[in-house]
Amino acid sequence: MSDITAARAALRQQAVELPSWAFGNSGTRFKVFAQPGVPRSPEEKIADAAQVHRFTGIAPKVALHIPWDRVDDYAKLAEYAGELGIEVGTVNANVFQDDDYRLGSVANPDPRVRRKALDHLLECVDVMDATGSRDLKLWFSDGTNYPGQDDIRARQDRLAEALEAVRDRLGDGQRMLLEYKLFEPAFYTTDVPDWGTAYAHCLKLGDKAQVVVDTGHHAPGTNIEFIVAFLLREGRLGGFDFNSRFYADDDLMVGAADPFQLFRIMHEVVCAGAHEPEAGVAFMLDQCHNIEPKIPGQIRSVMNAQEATAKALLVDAEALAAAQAAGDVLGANAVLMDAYDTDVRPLLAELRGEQGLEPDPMAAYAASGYAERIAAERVGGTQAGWGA
Ligand code: PSV
Ligand code: MN
Ligand code: MN
Repeated sequence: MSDITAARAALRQQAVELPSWAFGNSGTRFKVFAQPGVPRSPEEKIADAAQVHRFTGIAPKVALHIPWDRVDDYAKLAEYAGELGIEVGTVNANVFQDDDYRLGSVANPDPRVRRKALDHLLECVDVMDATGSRDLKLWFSDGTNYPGQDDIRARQDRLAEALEAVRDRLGDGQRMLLEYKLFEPAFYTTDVPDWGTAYAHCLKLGDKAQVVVDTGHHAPGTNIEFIVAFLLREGRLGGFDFNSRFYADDDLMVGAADPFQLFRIMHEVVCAGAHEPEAGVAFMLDQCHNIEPKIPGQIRSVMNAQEATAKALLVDAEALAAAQAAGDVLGANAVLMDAYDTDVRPLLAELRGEQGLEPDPMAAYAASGYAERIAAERVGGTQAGWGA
């Protein structure tokens, strides 16, 4: 029997972190479809994120992306989030959208550009100091397009040098999360293309450096849950950027393309006890809602993550261990599939009711009138850094 009391307790303390950029207009390189009521400022993005928390009860943090969310006073921004019942979470650095970064940022052959990129990363730690954020998320678009374009090993040296400088700047209780991605925008080599490269850098950097797994950043067919299990075993999984992909870095709603994969990932998380807040794994979304409305898109994503987690928590661990020990291949697989095939929606609706929330967050948001209100009040939204 799975432990339903423990599952309920774990679900009550689950937290999913939202990306501020999910609330702004986004698209592909072919077209950005503007939507009515999108935020015009970081404050409005935070207000929209607070709506997702209001209806789901498990999205208490919003991540910033600098400079997309640049403000004069970050402490005040964090205070504003607090007034709306949420917190500023991870600070994401952006060293990929400036003309200077044509040949890379921290791995650029030009020391002036490297300095500029590093200064931005250090500035992001200043932002963390002001907001009280724990995590700095680093993703580098650095790489090359053509064989011979640059020295692959020298680029690793430059990257390591910058990462060390960031590590030295981090305060107590602050961490750097290094994100990898197979390719794009660089098409020949990428300087942090996979978990192994990220892990190797983190090992050298010490305890403050952790790997972040963006579920859309692998070659098709990659066994992501294996990577998750490995990193957890090594104590180096800092967090997730959750999203779905059909082809490349699609940034679609998590659990939309492959809910079974999300379940398998969450099963590894639960097996390692990493769903407990003390484990320090950040469960973030990194998504863009190009054609669907943004707040409902986020609500649906949070619910998908919650459902996968609930199913993972319902796995009968004792029966699974017994079947595994007995070499009962089909029995072990059946234990896992039983949990995956459980309809957890009634359980989650009940838990919401216990927290004073409406049982159906999508319907409750639709009935709230918020979408109509922001469409009437906000004219001229900001663009959210689409295509990244
Ligand atoms: C890069 O593709 C990435 O996944 C990084 O996390 C960026 O910060 C983010 O997308 C921007 O959407
Ligand atoms: Mn990401
Ligand atoms: Mn991405």
